[in-house]
Amino acid sequence: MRIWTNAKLATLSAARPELGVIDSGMIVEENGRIVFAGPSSDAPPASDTETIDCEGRWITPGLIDCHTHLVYAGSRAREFEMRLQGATYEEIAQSGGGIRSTMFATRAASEEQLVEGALPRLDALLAEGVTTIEIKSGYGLDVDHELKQLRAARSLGERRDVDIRTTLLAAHTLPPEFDGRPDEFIKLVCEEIIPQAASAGLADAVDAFCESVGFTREQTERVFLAARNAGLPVKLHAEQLSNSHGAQLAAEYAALSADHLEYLDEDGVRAMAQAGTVAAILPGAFYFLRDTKLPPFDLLRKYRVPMAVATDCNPGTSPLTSILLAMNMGATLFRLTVEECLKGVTCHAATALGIGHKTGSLEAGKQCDLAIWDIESPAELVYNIGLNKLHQRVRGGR
Ligand code: DI6
Ligand code: FE
Repeated sequence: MRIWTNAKLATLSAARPELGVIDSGMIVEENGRIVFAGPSSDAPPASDTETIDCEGRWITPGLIDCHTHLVYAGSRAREFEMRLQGATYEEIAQSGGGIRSTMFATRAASEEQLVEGALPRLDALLAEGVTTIEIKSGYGLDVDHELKQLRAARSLGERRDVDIRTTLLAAHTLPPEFDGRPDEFIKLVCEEIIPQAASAGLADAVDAFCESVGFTREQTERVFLAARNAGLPVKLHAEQLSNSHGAQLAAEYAALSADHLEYLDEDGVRAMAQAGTVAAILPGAFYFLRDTKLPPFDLLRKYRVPMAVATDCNPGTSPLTSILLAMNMGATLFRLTVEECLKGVTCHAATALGIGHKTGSLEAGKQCDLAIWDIESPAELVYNIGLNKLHQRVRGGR
């Protein structure tokens, strides 16, 4: 049993308003779980405990990065230079660069090389209080290499103290051996890759890139059906570069989240609200692609769609390994409030991963995942650019 006393809590509990702040708070942990989080005056009597005096620091839930492509090989710095000279992301993708160039490097890498390459990126996130991270495949694009990428992602959870959620994103782009035959590739995804990833227990969800440079709505639907048959929930990269009406389709399949959403329209928002699909907002990609089209925040608020905020860490459109900077960008570029940013990396991020019952807020019964901060107010977490005020990260009580 462990107790953290003399702390200010931002519980992010749905049972409390706004950030769920408790000024003079205490957390009691037992066997990795929170058994009490609330005002010290209400705390139960405890015995056989280790008490940690937080000296007035703030405690938030451990942060959750709910959308990353953290595991890959190679570099796309040269493409970045090409974009600086005027080429667009779509042009680079169409000329054989883009996701495909990362695919070649990822296929050539061993599982251990993928792990080694991802560790510095993972460590950067952990240093900012991240305790749960989602990692997608999507750079292998055939059975063996997609499974290799997922195994590498899972083994990061053995190398570091962090919860890893894996998402199979085989329908990310068309690999060269299927040029001109996207429907046959989707058949491979549905009949081989999804069932094998599912039966090996390597995927917690299935995602697809529904986009002009990705796959059509019809192809995406086939992927969703295969996911359903394999018993896996779905997510979707939707409406990032154009409106393909992917969010509605995602909602029809009760998707955990639809992500990006710059071109989302009101029908899509309404469908997401009805289905309880989280809107995952990815300001890093918006920034890095110098996008100008904003996701429809007024509509998302009007229909009360929960919003998550994530790094989208990937080599092509968001080489971002800072969840704190993702929040800052959410506020500055998208005018999200401090409350929206913090919910976006805690409770709503947990919902976007289907683990809202386990983590994402400071409440009895949840995993004891904490981030303890040297700050005067929660706004500081969103306000600073490049200053990390983490005092300590606690995952599962340790
Ligand atoms: N949307 C993105 O922003 C990334 N994938 C996706 O579906 C980009 C991935 C890449 O360019 O490597
Ligand atoms: Fe992405």
